[in-house]
Amino acid sequence: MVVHDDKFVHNFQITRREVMFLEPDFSGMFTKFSPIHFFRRNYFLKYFNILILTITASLLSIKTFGQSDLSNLENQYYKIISVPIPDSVKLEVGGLAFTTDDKLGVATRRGEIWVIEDPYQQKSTAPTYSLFASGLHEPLWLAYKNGAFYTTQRSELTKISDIDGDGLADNFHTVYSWPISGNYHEYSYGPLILPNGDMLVTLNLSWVGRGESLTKWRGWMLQITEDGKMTPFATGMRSPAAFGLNKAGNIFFAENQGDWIGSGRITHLNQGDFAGHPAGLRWSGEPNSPIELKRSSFPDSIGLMFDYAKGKPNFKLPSIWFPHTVMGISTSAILSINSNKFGPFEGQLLVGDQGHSKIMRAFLEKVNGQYQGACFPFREGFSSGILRMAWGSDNSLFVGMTSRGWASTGKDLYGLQRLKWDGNIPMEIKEMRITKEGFELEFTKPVEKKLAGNLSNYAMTGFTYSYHKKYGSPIINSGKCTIRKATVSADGLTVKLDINGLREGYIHELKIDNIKSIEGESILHPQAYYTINSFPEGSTHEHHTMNHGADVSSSGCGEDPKKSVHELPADWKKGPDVTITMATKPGLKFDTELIEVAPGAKVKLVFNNNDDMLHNLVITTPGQGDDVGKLAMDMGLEGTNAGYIPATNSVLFHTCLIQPETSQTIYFTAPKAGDYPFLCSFPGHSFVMKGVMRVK
Ligand SMILES: [Cu+2]
Repeated sequence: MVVHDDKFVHNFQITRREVMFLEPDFSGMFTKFSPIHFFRRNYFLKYFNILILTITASLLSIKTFGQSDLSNLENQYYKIISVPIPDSVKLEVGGLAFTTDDKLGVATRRGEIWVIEDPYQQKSTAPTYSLFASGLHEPLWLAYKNGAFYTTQRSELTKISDIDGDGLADNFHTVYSWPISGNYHEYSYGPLILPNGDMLVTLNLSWVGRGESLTKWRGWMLQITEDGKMTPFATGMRSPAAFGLNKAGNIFFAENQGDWIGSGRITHLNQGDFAGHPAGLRWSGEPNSPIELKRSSFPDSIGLMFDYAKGKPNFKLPSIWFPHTVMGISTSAILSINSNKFGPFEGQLLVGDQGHSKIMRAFLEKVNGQYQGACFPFREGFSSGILRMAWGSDNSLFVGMTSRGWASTGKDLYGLQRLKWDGNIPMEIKEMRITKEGFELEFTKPVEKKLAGNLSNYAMTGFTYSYHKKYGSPIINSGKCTIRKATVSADGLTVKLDINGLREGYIHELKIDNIKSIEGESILHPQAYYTINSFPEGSTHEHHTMNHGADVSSSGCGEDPKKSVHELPADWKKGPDVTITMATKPGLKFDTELIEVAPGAKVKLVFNNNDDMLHNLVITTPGQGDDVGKLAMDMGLEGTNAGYIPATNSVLFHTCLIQPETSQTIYFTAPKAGDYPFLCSFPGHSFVMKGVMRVK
């Protein structure tokens, strides 16, 4: 799922027959659970529903949030509209599904299903929220089929229906269940309903300092029939929070950066495919497993996934890599654009991002029988962390959000917004197709030919990621390509680029500068990232002999080693004056938010990253914490390799970006009296992962 994992709710188990009732604690940050019988729950539901059924506009609040310059530009074409949420409803969206009468069902992480009438606000200013069901165990998806809702709880696929027609769930039917160990990371997602009525669910790996499959089928996608027959479908997944169908009905799943996963990506899956994380192979020896690969054939460090996949049938390379921090940090929803009512991108995929509160766009094409393609930025500026997307009947896109424990650039704890195309066509790279000589770019509007024919307006860099047990990867083997020729078509809609230096198995960053439409409009998002898994037949690209074996074992660590001293300084004869030990804690926090030291003190600072993702600790000059966080965010592609330490005088001291379950010690001399902010500068973390070092 999302990279940021919630540890607020963990380590409790339920059985199939025991239903949990969830009591919201109105601090909004913690939940506690107590069992309640079906009977009591239904009684409570009816009572509660009377209170809740008709919440009026007076209780509604519409949240506002800051807009970036880019978001303001995007807003000229795609408008974000907030759907009001009653103050009494903590709509931490886990799933979205429209009913046949166009009401919006919303599953929440708190275990509820709400039904929203008129979410379009066509009939009234305030949509009506009704509680349909509660007491579910962390439902992170919602589907609707033949009059019933379907969701996954942690340990089962459940069909939830209202048999007596009073608007309240009264039948909870276990379609299929699976074991859980109690590990907090065992999220379950789905079902995605296939055209034949079968359902797909995915099961997160457990996290024990690395991704492991502690119970059967963790790390897998399962296909389940309506009557509960299960077929293991594919594995190699770590945190498969998002999956969906493209317009042609092919299955794609999204994966987040993690162990064995250098960066976010989407992968096309057929039955029997393996997508890269070896932990799920623990079950490949089961009689009904469609996969023969063995866990033992994966050494800790491999080199390039592209090379390792050769000769292994069904080892599926990512169709598109989403480079970390430039194209989000936690892919979280996949939805196909199946009409021309949402702009000029029919047939493409939208991919949501939880940590960066934005949506990317993906163009896919088949080359030698396999999908590959390019991703582009699309729309940022949502109010919380995007987890789910669903199409409304008016062709607007509903976006369901939550950020508790996971942090997002959108500051709200949860939200429901709509994205509506206003009919204006933005100037964009619509498609990026590979050719025998390079790439062909198709624009949404004719380009000004002189600018588009100018080679210096294009730049391309190829790079890839290490395939290893470690968490994430710096970009490796980066190399510039040469644009040799740019040929603009007669209608000005396409430009053919002849390029030297393209590499199979590599991601290719295209940056365009100073190309405009004939009306003088700039390109709204002048960059793209194309993943080449295969060159077209008859290609003229040289097949480079590449330094493929390189495995960069650690990320970089800023540009100035004096700011990150890892050995006791030789002149500290008596050792440090003070030792401070800090660690991470759940919810993207440091365990200490105020540390105090004396001016000039010799400080030994031990930073323990006991979390399940990468973090650093950066101490800045007074008042510069937020700016340093922003600088780190803007480092883009190069950021990973610098450990997200911006080269600025505002950074005084820092650790490197360190792996999960590791520790690093730094030594520094405390500056003069003052308040010195500290933060984790990993993009997206600094909003919540911060504190102050008080020198006095
Ligand atoms: Cu961090």
